[in-house]
Amino acid sequence: AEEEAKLRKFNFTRILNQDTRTKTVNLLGEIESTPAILIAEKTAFNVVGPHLTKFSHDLHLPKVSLTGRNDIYHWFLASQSSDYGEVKLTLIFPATETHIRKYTHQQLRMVVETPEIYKGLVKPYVEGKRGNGRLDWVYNILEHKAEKESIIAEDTDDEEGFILLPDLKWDRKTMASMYTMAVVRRRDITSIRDLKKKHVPWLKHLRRRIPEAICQKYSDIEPDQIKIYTHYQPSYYHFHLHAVSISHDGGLGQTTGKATLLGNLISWLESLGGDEETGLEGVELTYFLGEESELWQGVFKEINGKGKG
Ligand code: M7G
Repeated sequence: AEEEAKLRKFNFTRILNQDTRTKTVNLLGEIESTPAILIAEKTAFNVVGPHLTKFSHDLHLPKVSLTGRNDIYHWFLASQSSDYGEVKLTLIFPATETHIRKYTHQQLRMVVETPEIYKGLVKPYVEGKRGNGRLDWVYNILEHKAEKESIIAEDTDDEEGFILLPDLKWDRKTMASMYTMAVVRRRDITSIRDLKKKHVPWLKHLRRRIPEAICQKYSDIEPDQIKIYTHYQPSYYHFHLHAVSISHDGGLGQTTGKATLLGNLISWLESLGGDEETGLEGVELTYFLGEESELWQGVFKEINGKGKG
């Protein structure tokens, strides 16, 4: 009820972005003068005809129920009655400048990150993004302080362990859009840049365990209907994997230039020359960035010849 009261106080400022294909809208507002982001997403429509027509004429304030909470992230389901399609709401409060940039509509740019650029300019930025409570939601999961009831599988080994749980993007019931993530226990890997040949057996263990655990929990999906991938750049610099239904069109987060399949990552590492300490810190990575991102504005804008960062 405390969370719902917060949600009700949301005071709309402006639209950051909207996507008609994914049926999402990102709203910026304030709750008691502090920035807040509200992401609304239509969930799958209940296909019973008359309800759909009525729903489209019905714009009254919906009934809201809290489905989960972790740190500054809250998620709700809003509906008039269970007969209608629901709207999934994600509230980020208090929202930081980085959140506002992330959810703002923006142009994208391809960038080439050489090992030298990584070491000299990107790595210091990444280190700076691990503090200030930005990873608190991840540590809450690992320490069972939040989302404990949602855990799909847990491996408590200090070196190889992980927690598999539903991603906040998932409504947690539509199997066609199943969206989970595996957060690793170890805290020393910020992104794929820190992966080395010696991590291959561990990554293979994850590749086997994750689909196994998902299929044990949900009977409607099979191992070869799940794709496991990682992002570069990620938004959060604590190593994690996305495990998603292949039938789900997840937009930009699943395209080349952002996502790498775990299987390909493993063979990439295996094919590197050198000893077990050799890793992806030494390769050139090509990917895209949003023009609102700090990495674009602070590093790559100038490198790409688009003016000073
Ligand atoms: P990412 O690749 O770092 O960034 O993935 P992205 O958001 O640009 O894809 C982080 C993933 O963690 C995303 O898929 C988020 O939806 C998910 N996520 C973020 N937060 C804050 C939470 C949370 O509090 N709980 C859960 N379950 N998932 C989250």
